[in-house]
Amino acid sequence: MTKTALITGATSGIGEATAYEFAKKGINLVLCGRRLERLNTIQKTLERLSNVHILNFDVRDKDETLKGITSLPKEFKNIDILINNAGNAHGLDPIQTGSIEDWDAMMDINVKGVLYVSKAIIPQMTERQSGHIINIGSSAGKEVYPKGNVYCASKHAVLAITEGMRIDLNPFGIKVGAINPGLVETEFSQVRFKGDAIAYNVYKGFKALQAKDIAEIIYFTISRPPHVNIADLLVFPTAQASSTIVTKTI
Ligand code: NDP
Ligand code: 8X3
Repeated sequence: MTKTALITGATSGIGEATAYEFAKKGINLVLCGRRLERLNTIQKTLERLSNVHILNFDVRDKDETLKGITSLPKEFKNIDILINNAGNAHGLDPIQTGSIEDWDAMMDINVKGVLYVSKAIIPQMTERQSGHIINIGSSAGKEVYPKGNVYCASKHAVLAITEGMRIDLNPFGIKVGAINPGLVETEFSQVRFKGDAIAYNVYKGFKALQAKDIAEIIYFTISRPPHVNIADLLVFPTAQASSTIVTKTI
């Protein structure tokens, strides 16, 4: 039977690339994000490959999130696969000068956003006793790096939530796992540095992971046989050995 996946943060980067990988395999898609124009364009493109419904909400807003997901049309209501991907870093500052607005954004989007979206979907999965949840963590969820403080905390929280979900949802036969990328060349650094040109240096001098690399791994993860759950995966570009060790040619 055709499966349905809901992907948050589908308007760019890893989420958009995952939507494309899934569409190629004929998976029905519910694509979420705040930028409606992008959702419309992506829907138009992917509808050639699969059925696509879009949901336009901010994961920080729990009412909008719950309303959007509970109001899905019948054909898209049963979510088999949830990809909790929406998230970003905001700023790269030492803790003593970091901005409270940036801290709020990271904790609200990366942590509470995952909880709100999951809260809206888990009940139907427990009722059907099936489902697959993948949370997009980060190497920053396994290792704290200088000035990464709150972003790293938010991604450590994503890993703790993932483990908690896996334990609590285990009796229901629901798969839960985290995929934790290192440096991926997306809009991530443009958001982190608020459009500052410094963002373009982040991926210079080495071959960073591309969104498609992670999307293919996500598809691999969701296409394993029923008895196989990939619980936790750390993925670096070859040039990266840890959050702080990247071999650059320039
Ligand atoms: P992008 O900036 O390209 O994508 C982020 C996505 O999240 C966008 O689709 C954006 O959509 C969505 N999003 C952000 N804030 C909100 C919000 N408040 N409500 C709803 N959607 C939101 O970055 P990536 O693709 O790189 O990031 C995807 C995930 O991967 C994030 O969780 C990030 O932390 C993680 N990650 C990224 C790495 C990297 O190096 N790039 C490495 C490790 C993990 P919109 O603005 O339209 O709402
Ligand atoms: C994104 C990777 O190293 O910029 O999560 O934090 S990093």
